[in-house]
Amino acid sequence: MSRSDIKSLQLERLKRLVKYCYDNVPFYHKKLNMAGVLPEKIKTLSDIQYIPYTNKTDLRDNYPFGLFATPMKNIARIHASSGTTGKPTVVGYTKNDLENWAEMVARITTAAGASDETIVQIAFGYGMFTGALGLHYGLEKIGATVVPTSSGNTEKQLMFMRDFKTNALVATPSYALYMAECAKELGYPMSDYHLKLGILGSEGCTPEMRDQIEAAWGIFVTDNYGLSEICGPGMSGECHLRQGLHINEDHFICETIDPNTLEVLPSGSEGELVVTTLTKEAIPLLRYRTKDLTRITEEKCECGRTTARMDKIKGRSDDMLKIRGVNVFPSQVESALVGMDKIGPHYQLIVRREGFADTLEVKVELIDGSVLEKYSELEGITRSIKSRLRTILGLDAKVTLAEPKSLERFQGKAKRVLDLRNEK
Ligand code: DLL
Repeated sequence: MSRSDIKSLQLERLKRLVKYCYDNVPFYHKKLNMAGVLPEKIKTLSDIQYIPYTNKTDLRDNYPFGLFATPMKNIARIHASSGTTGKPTVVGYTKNDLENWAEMVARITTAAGASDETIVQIAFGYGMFTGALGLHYGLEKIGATVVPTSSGNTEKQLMFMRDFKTNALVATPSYALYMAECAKELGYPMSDYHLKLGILGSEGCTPEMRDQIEAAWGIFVTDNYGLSEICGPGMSGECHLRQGLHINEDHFICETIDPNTLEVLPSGSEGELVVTTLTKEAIPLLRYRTKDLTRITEEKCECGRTTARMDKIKGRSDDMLKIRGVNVFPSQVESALVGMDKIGPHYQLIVRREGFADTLEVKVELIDGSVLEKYSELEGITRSIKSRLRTILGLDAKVTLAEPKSLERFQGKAKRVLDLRNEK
């Protein structure tokens, strides 16, 4: 579609959506009334700016089904967020929503290089998490052979991978990395594995980390983004050119805003991603604040697709660490560390408050444990990591070199930051 055709489709769907929310979700009826935005007020796409934002707390406050726009008899599936604190956010799908979702995932996985020749192992946890079932149905739709192993039980996963000649893997980047490590330990030659494609996502992965995963498996990796509130995976993903994640714009309007002033930013500026679902029937959301930081461009991709693309997520506005006044995103540390000589791609950040000052400790694993006995080499590695961190972050960090395989490994989303500042 041309950009103008996409925009007119979005406008037509936005008008319908606002009326649908106003008529069917008491929460939105009240909210739109209070903001003085009756459905008739939406005449152009930029009129979206009059609609108030929706936050995660709105979903929590209306737990479990308060934001659903349709009676339970029309709800075909329920998922919930993977959040560890507070009530989970619960989302529902009508049959149509499930059909659209599978279509969106089918598009994105096709753009990544999957096809009916693909034998794909899904190593996301099956269950309330949207990742596994979302990719499952999208990949089935394109005729791929789906192997629903779920996450965990890594040795068995690897056996299936060898025996089934699995050629694509769906997982979080951290689990893909851990699986490669286990594969090496098991001792089968890597030529026993036939993986070619990694459809990874659900957490951040810098290009540096991606290089490590690609090298460990000998595969090509694409990044995939989404969040349960919006549908799960399938919202956006990279094509084979990896110049940003293509957004399924016939189903979503994406904006970026300044998270402090809440002002809408011009296309191409980095800010918090705000998403409006255009076609969801079960739980439509108006201007949902994702807290994820990115940039959107409307330039046509060289692959020929005309959809807008978003940058890889830089971090979450609530993930940003403020250390002695300096803003630090874990992704910056990952970019700085991963790929450096003699250290592995596993790391942990520990933030403490000592007296009145915050300190950052960066723990990294050595590739070769015997270095721990060579004082001068150890000193040299520590010094070069410190100086790299200082250049990139503008901050002095304590660097601790750890034994190989001593840091925690993850089967789902990695948790690499330990913020101890509020602990007694
Ligand atoms: O993680 C949905 C998903 C599953 C996406 C599988 C892609 C693949 P939630 O568990 O609700 O949903 O977590 C959503 O995870 O707001 C981001 O902060 C983060 N996230 C998801 N994908 C990426 C990504 C799924 N590609 C939250 N890069 C989001 C960076 C990501 N962060």
